[in-house]
Amino acid sequence: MARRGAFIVVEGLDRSGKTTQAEIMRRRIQAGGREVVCIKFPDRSTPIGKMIDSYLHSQSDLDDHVVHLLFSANRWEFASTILSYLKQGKLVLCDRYAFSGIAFSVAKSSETPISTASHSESSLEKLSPITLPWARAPDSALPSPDLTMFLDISPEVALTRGGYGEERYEKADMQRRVRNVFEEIGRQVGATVEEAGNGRWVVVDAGRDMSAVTEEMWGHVQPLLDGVDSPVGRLWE
Ligand code: Z5A
Ligand code: MG
Repeated sequence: MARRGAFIVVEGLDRSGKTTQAEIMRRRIQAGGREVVCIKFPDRSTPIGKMIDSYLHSQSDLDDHVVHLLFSANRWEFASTILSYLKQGKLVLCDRYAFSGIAFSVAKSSETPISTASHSESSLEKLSPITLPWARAPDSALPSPDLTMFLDISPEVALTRGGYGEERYEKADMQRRVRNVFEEIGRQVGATVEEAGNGRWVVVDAGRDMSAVTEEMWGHVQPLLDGVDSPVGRLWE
């Protein structure tokens, strides 16, 4: 039976070079005569994506739980498309995925320590913070990547790449918290790889020059170019 395509995710902090490297990978894969499809989350083209875009540009305000579910719904909008590309033997290269969803929502939720909140804010009536298990739930059973490359960079080095832009989460302090949650996610994916089929999680030092990062990533991608025999896994299952 023909092999299915591999599902490869590029994750990382802001300015770590995800989009740049995904584009370099796409060109290399195509130059080798293989079919590759690039996907990026959030996909801002759908009605849900437009709501996310408006939120990221601070043009609308939404409860953190709602935003989290919108990001997840945006991925579910493309889940069957991803499966169909993989079935056709195409390699799917994805710029951010569910791991970003978890990392940003959990990091944001830890922004205001309970001890510094005012009495009324810390009352029982306040919605509970977003925990890692809660954040994982809406994405569970999504197509699981065969490989996730986490581009790691310190917020200090990221700042030297043009500084942070105008969007909501583009602040050094938030990026630091996001990095910590990503580390925890990496441990969880690593720990569950055997029983849960979450694929491999590799950390790539993205603070180096572009070609060094490309070569390391290429070393991880190459073994998957000829496709995969096993069925597509389901995230966190
Ligand atoms: N978000 C969320 O909360 N929940 C979710 O479920 C998802 C996302 C999926 C928008 O995402 C926000 O949504 C994001 C997470 C949140 N918020 N933040 N922060 P996005 O993907 O649209 O945002 P992002 O803006 O991708 O990050 P980015 O700035 O596009 O970063 P990048 O793609 O990693 O970097 P890049 O564009 O490839 O490179 C940035 C610059 O650095 C550029 O000038 C490059 O030429 C340069 N560069 C790249 N690599 C190097 C090296 N190695 N050396 C020197 N310079 C370099
Ligand atoms: Mg990008």
